[in-house]
Amino acid sequence: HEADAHRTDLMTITRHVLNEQTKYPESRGDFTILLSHIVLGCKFVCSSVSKAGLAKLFGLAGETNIQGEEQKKLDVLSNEVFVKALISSGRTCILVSEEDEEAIFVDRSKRGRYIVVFDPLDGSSNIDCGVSIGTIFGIYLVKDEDNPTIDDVLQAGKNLLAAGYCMYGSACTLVLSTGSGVNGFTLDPSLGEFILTHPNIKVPKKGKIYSVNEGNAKNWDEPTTKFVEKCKFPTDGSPPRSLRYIGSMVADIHRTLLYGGIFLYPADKKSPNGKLRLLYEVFPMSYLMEQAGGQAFTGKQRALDLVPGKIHERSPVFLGSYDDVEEIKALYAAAN
Ligand code: P6P
Repeated sequence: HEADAHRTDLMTITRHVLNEQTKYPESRGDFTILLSHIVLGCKFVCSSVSKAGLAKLFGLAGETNIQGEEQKKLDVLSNEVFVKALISSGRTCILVSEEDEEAIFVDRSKRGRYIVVFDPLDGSSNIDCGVSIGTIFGIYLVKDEDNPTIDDVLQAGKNLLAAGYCMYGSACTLVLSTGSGVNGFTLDPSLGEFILTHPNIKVPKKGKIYSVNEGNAKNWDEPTTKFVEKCKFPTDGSPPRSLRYIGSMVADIHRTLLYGGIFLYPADKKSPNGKLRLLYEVFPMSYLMEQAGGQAFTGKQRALDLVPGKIHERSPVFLGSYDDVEEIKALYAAAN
């Protein structure tokens, strides 16, 4: 029966990536091995986040435990797990993590061709109130494997080979693109496997939702102010749009990808480059949005065309349904 297909024809994330990699005859399985280590990290974080509440109850993660030792905060723990898993894969040469000030250059003995930029636990301030949080990652190829340099990390977002996020919410959902569309996988705890549940995700061309922190409205520039005004008081007879803002990027992007709409984190007078980090928040989410048929804009240009100057650089971002982003692009074009 069709319904049972997934029970017998298990399309796990590993099998799915292997299928996709067959398109690259020269691939030696390295990417699949790298991805399996990212998946391992996500499984660990999923299990730790789901226990965080209990751990807090028993004074474990993030608190001083009964031995009076300061337990590692979950984002620090997650970062250590991802760094160790990525290095042990033997397929990486440079790692950039939101948690580490400097890029990590992998020892020659464990060096591979891939660069991974990641936020191990984005939105972690939301753990204690049970809001969904997530891991965000992007994968680049090094230019010269024998001589990896910081310039290998400061590549335009359009050079990404792959990007994805894992959302730790009501379910553990991993959304991934390796350059030919976007697919969503849900962790089946009974198997410990991510199973394909959202094949070929396409973001609706136009949305009915806008997602922004209205608390920053005092500091917005003219185009953003006008766009949000249009969402609330449409002048073309269309109904006002709904505001949905979770304040955890992975959750807000996941909803935008599936339901459509536009997510905005604009620049403002206080922070001229906005708040979100270019390498491991804006680029991966922009890559996914484009792969799903949407688009991502910085207020000046296509987000993926940006070339970072520093690894923790910030950028404003407007991303989501193609037509919705076109609207805000027109407002910025008219203002310049
Ligand atoms: P604000 C979480 O701290 C985060 O980095 C993203 O996950 C989220 O989209 C954003 O910041 C929320 O920022 O200023 O609206 O609280």
